[in-house]
Amino acid sequence: MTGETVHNLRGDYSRMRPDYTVEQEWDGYSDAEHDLWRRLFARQVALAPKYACDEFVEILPELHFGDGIPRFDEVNAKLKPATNWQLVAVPGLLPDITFFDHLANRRFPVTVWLRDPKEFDYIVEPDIFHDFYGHVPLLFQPVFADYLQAYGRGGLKAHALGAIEMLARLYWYTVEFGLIETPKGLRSYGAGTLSSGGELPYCVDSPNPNRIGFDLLRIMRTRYKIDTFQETYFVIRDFSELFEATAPDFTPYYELLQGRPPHEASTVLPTDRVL
Ligand code: HBI
Ligand code: FE
Repeated sequence: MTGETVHNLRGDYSRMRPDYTVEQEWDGYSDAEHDLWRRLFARQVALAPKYACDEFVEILPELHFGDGIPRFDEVNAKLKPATNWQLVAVPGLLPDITFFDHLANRRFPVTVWLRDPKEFDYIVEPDIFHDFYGHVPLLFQPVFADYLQAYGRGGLKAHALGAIEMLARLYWYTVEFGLIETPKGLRSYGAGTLSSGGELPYCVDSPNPNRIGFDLLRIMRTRYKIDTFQETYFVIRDFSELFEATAPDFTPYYELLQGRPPHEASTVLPTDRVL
């Protein structure tokens, strides 16, 4: 997205600071909103042991997300000593550069508003349930936390090189919809699936989607769907694979990929490690 369109998005952008942060104003959430949060939480937490990675499942009880909409300051007090990340409250989607700048400085932007009850099963834009429940637990995993900061730094570079589209695919297929191989089978570590009642079981169990071994350049060439379940998921062996594959400077990769057409979301290539 571009900075010019941001004010048309859902959320109150009228009282933000120059870095797009706002106050959470926790006292402003209604009982009905806390209740909706608890129902969203109850559905997802029941799915987690079977479908979420161990790192997610193990940290959840320590975060007390089930009591109602969490307070940013309480979670920040736990997150700071764990991985030195902090949550910042934001009105909603941010311009790419602003988003990357927060990540590069170990600040994770979390949307303050909660979806409407009609959106219980599906929401287009990230709300506080997606951002908090989906993203925050993995910020406690040290290697993943370092990966996300490196992603933010890479984003600032990609912006200068006109390569945001390629880098955004990496975020999508890892941070939002990534799968990880574990001794117990495939598990999700992606916030898009972890926070979705329908897609979390689907991404692990359904025979329909492709599941392909992580391949950085392949991912940066692959389109994605934003309004249906994913047609392809990419699978990492562990978080170190993710961190190490993305450590080099991407400039030569962008040059290599710039002249090539993208792959469709459903494509399987002869070179893919299909799981
Ligand atoms: N803003 N709040 C918020 N959350 C996101 O996930 C987000 C964003 N702005 C831009 C963005 N994502 C993506 O375009 C980048 O990951 C490429
Ligand atoms: Fe997200």
